Formats: sequence, C-alpha cells, structure tokens
Amino acid sequence: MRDTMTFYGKNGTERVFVNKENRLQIKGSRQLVDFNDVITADGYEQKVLTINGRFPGPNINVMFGSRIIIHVTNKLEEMTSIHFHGIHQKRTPWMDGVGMITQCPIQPGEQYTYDFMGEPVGTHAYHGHFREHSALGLYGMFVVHENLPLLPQIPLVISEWYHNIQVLYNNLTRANINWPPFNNQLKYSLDGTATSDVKYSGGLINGKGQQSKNIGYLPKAEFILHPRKYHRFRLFMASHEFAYQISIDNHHLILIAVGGNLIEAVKLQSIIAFPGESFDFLVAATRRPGLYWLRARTLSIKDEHSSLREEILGVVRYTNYVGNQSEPSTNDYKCTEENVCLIFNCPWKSYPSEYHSRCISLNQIKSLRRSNSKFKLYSFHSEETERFSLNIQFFNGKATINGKYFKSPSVTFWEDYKTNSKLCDECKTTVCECLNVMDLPYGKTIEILLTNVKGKELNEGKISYVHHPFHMHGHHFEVLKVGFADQYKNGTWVGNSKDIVCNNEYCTRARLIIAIKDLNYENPALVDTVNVPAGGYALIRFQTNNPGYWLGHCHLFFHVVEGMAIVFREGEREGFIPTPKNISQVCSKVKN
Ligand SMILES: [Cu+2]
Repeated sequence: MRDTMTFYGKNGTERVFVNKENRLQIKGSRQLVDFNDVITADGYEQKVLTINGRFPGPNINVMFGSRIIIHVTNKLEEMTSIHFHGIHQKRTPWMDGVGMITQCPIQPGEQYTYDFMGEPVGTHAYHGHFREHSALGLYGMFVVHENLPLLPQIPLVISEWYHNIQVLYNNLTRANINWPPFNNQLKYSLDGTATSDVKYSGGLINGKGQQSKNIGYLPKAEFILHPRKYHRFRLFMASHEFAYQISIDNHHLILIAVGGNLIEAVKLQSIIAFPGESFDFLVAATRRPGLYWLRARTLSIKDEHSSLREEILGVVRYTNYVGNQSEPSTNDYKCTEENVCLIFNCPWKSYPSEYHSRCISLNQIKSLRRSNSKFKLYSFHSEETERFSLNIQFFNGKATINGKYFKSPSVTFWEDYKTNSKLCDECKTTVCECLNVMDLPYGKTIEILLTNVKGKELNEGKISYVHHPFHMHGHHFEVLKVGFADQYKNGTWVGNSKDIVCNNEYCTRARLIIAIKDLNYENPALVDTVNVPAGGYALIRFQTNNPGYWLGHCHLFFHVVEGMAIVFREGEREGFIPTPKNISQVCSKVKN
C-alpha cells in the first residue's frame, strides 16, 4: 500500500496516492488528479499551512519606494503574525510582524493590514514569526526591484520539511529540557560541529521534494534556462535548522548580490547558505541543451550511523532540449587539483587538501557602492562609534546571548513592557532567563562583535558548539570581518579563534585583537544575516537611523524558540513615531 496525501478537492477533503503509472489517483476511486492541484511537498501526509492556497506562499515583487499594503486574514485556529525579512520598516516599526514584540499576534478569524514602504532593494522574504508556523509552510519570497528586471528571474526557496514539527515544538517548549536534546540522532560536518539540533527529515526546493522512502514519482522543482542567456537566481534560505550547499551540475554560479546588495561578481562552484540568508547568482545557459541537477545538500558528512544523503534535487531544463529523458543523469562536479572548487560562505577557514576546495568568506566579498543618492543611508558620517559585543552560545544547556535566554514580554514593546516582565538587570546569575533589551543610541555608528565562543573550556561536549546565523530586524549591516576557529589538518576544529579575548567564562565582554587593516572598511558586504562560525566571530557595523524595537536573533528555528534573541531598543521612546491607533486595538482584543 502506498502512502496517501490529503488534498482539498471538489468533494471536500480527499486522499490521493501515486499509482503504478506514476499518476495521482483518488483513493477508493479510479479518478486521477493533476499534480498541480495537490500540494505534494515530499509525499508525506501532514498538515501544511498555505497562503492564498499556495505553498510556499506567492512570490511578491514590488518596486523600490512603493507603498505596500498586505491584508492578512488569519484562517488558522491559532494566532499568528508575518515578518517581512530584510525590509527595514523605516517609520513603521510596528509593522515588523514579530508576535509579542512589535505587534499582538493576529487572532483566529481576524484581519491585520501590513502597510509599509518597499525598501531596501533586494531579495527578501516573508515568513511566520510565531510558534512553528514558518516550519509548517508560512513563508515566501519578497523581492524589491530597483528597475524592471532585464534578465529572467528565478526564485529559489530552500527549506527543510519536518514530519513531526508540532510534536517536536510542543515537547521542546513545554519541558524544561537541556539543550541540545537529541545528541544520539545528530550528524556532524567536517569541522566536528553538529549540523543541526534535530534529525534530518528531508527538505524542499520551492515547496517540492522527495522523502527517502520510495513512494513513486513526485514532481520536483524545475528551472527553465534559455540557451545562451544569463538567468538571475534569487535564493532565500527558508530552512530552519540546516545550512545547505547549493550547486548546479556542469554550471558555475556567478554570485552577484548578498543580502540583496550588489557585489563584484564571483564565479563559484557552490554556495553555502544558512537559514535567513539571501544570495543572488547568475547562471549562463552555455552548455549543451539538456537536463541538469540543481543540488542542495546539508553539510553533514557520512558517518557510521548512516549513509543517508541529505540532498534535495531540482531539475534545470534548457528550453531547446528535445531529448526524451524525464530526469537529468548528470553528475556532481568533481573538485580536483587542476580544477579547484571555489565555495562561498564556508563556516570554516579551509578544507583539508584532499577536498581541492577553497573557501571565500563574506568579508572577502566586495560590495558595489551605489552612487544613487537614495542609498546615502549607508554612508557613515557619525563622529563616534559605539562598540558592543554579543556572545551567541549555549551555556548550562540554554540557548543564550551573553548568557541570557530570551523571555517574551506579556505585552508588546509599544506598551509598558517593563512592568510586566523580568528584565535582565534583575538577574542574579550570568545564565538567566529574562527580557533581554539592549539600548542603542540614535544617530551613531554601531559596531557589534558577534562571537560564538566560551571563555574557558566548559565541558559540554563538542556539539554545544554549532554555527549560529545571526539575523537583525530593521537593518542591514556591514560585515567588516568574519573569523573562524583554528582547525587541524583534517578540518576538525582545535579551538576558538585567537583573535578573540574573553574576560570571563561566558565571554560577555569579548574583544577583538586584530589590526584595523584586517577589517574591510572599504567596501564590505551589506547583509541582514551573517553566520557566526563555531569558535569564531563576525564584526558588524550599522548606523542607528531607524528608531524602534528590533529583534536580533539566531535564525535557527529551535535556537530562537529556546531564547537566542535580544531586542535592540534604537533611540529614545520620546523620539519614536506615535503608534497608530489600530495597532493597540489589535492588542486589546488579545487581552479580552
Ligand atoms: Cu543558533
């Protein structure tokens, strides 16, 4: 008996399965159904959250500077909210969509209207920012265009697909468990860090995948290439736990933008992308007409526990292909001594020599400075720079930033959040659950040293060190430097980067001891998410020109749920734009 999937057909809910002819058939009937009418995902039958009936949600394309109005009607049985990832929400900080921070969640049956400016230019996304909704399907791509695109645009959204996310979520948030909870199920990458906190259960490219169990044919994501043309792929990593390495057989990826911002192009073999990151790359259709695999693979290496290949496949199809193959038969690129692979955004300094691979990190990328005066936003005139450090790390089994694990307030930040919350000043120990708020003065240049270290070897095993992709709301930031742990010749890590000095075991006031010339102040990459490597650091910089309450957090789903978050209070409350009436009205409904 083959697995079934549920779909909403003309007769209400019906169950379908892939029959022997690889067609979708309604169970208990001989009637066939078009694949396009069913959300097949990876073929596993489970609940999917949809937006306008679609999964992932529709791609939203807008022009720079236009006013965006999005009516969200919550037809779920529970409350939710939508965050526009990468959008600055300038002058509309209450539209950032973080449930219990910038807005009260939208109640079942209620409507909420997001109303904000389409800026900055680039490849962004939207996703649920409440409970496990993003992992159940509430996400989609959001692109702000500066001009009408000249090249064919190809959205590429990669995510995992969990078969038990609600059970996982409930178990993990109800029990007072120590992190990470599933040591025995995890896999490791070549540096010895765990590739996630939970077992891999498959992934999707643009909502399509194939679980490891053979359940017959399922459609894969398809990408159409026009011969001899360039195509602009816009990648958003909607994944929750895993980083993926992305490549296309027999083709190079020409990286042209990071975090939505143009850079000097780099020709790559593959791109490693962490949850929350967005990259744009060009693909030239210059190979023979045919079908080629697009691969997205986790960083897990095979070990004694399993030979499972954690890889999702998509099909790249040339329009002038006339063969009768239904699927590609191409092979993964082989990196050799003669053809060394260039890999972007590795979470380590280098590969062992037998990999014949070279890493290029985010701080080796050169941003293209726009001369357009609209983008003066990113020129820094401030006389003074304020410096902070945040250590993103597990301590005592808790997901912390500077030792604090985040507890949401019971009212939003637009209300009197202080009276109703335990603030971190009240903590008696370094590792403490509290409402972590950091004040950023307005009109300054802010430098934050993000570290992922321990001040001394606290014996929690190697897996307490994992990579943490840090995402900031309300801003893009410049990446002046990314530093990595020291490695042995075989690639496993030896210890923390020697560039960092900690003055206590929780490393809450880390300092960087490298020469200024080693920082890229000239043309640094501008992103909203940066991976802070295990045992390493990222030095970021931005200007406080956007008053509001902005969440900063690790973009790994279970880490943010467990408290790896902080709220930046930018500017003084008196200087804030008054919150519109209807925002507080939403909140009063929650309380009643
Ligand atoms: Cu994390």
